[in-house]
Amino acid sequence: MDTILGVLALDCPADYNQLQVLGTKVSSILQHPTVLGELEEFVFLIDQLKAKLERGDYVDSADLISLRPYCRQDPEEHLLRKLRELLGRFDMEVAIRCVDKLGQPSRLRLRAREDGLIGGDDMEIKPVVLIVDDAPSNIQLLAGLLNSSYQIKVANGGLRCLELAEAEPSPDLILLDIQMPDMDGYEVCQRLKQSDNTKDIPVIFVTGKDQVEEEELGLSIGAVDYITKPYSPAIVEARIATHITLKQQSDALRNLAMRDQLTGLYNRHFLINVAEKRISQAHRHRQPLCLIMIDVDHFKAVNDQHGHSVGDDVLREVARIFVEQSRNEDVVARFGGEEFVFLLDACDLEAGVNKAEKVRQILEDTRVQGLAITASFGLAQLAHGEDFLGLLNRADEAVYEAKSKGRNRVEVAEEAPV
Ligand code: GH3
Ligand code: MG
Ligand code: MG
Repeated sequence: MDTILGVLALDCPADYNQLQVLGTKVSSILQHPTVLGELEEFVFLIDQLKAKLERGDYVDSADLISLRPYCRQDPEEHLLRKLRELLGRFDMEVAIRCVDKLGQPSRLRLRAREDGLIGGDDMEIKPVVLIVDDAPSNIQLLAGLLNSSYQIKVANGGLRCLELAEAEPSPDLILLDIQMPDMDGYEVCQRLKQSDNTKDIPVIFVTGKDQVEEEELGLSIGAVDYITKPYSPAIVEARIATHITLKQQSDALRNLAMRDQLTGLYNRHFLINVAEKRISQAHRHRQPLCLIMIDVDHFKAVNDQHGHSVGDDVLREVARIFVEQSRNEDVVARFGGEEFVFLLDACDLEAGVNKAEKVRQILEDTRVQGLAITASFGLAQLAHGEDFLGLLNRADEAVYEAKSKGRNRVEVAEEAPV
């Protein structure tokens, strides 16, 4: 019964009140026993979604997909019809269309309220705790305890946990049951620790297994803590808070190490790291990849004429423009002084030239700190078997070429030597 995913994944102009009413109605329809396996937990999830909408948080595809296990049985036709009628009444045609193409995890994001009404940069972001248990009552108990301090996600089994751990927003902590029918907690934990994307998420086992050997095993495969049931709520809360704090501190350190302090862009160190990975992926999947090297023109003169602090402001603003012009999957880095790099995945030479030209033009058209700032761009597409240094050098030579041809222009690199 994927229909519900469609309803909630809709990307129509989000009328907050309508959605709330819709959520209530949908959950009341779903309480039909032929539709639901685990009514209790499902309703809990629906409530969570509604609570998110009320807070103005994002509801993303991961939330929606979490409903899926509870919708396994085919709905009876009349229920489906009823649902469609309901949607029709709310005049959400988009939702009805969504009903037909569910199953594909949608990348749609739905905002409960318009941009800017609430939130913004200073909105408090709660750490995300993923609770994994096959028993809804256990989930309810933990969620009830943690709901006010954390953003809660739930998984009703091991496989689901692995999926959610990889999805955005990434959990800051996982509370993991051990005995689950589809995959036991030990194996889940091992798999989490094997994946680059999830290995840094702290795992705490919360389990009825209270033998010393069981606890030893749990800790030996990478869990940070082991809590046996029945537990004291206050102690559980305290332990969770400790591990969340540690996680946030290590995230902050990692972030510091990979960011440039002046502009907030990725730094050279991070670029080199990530570029090597992206390049080997590009070779493996035979996907095009481009690198653009950018050097601000006559930047020394900005410092000389306006002072170093204006120079810093210019660099910050230029960086902001670059970020605005990049896709999520692009890497934009400050390579050094007034040099920047774009690393563009799945991007061929033609798209790369267009991108470079567009960014160049925007920079030229923008009065950065009231000054006319331009830059020279060198573009290279990854050649067969080429490594990062080779690619970077060619882009760098193209920048040199752009400088010598008068600056404020895009030059494409020479082909790589065979
Ligand atoms: P060209 O057009 O040939 O690139 O000339 P340019 O003046 O931009 O190049 P040059 O390499 O001679 O000078 C770069 C200047 O950038 C020199 C350096 O002081 C300045 N710079 C490097 N890092 C920073 C920084 O973090 N802040 C400021 N304000 N200036 C910086
Ligand atoms: Mg330079
Ligand atoms: Mg320069």
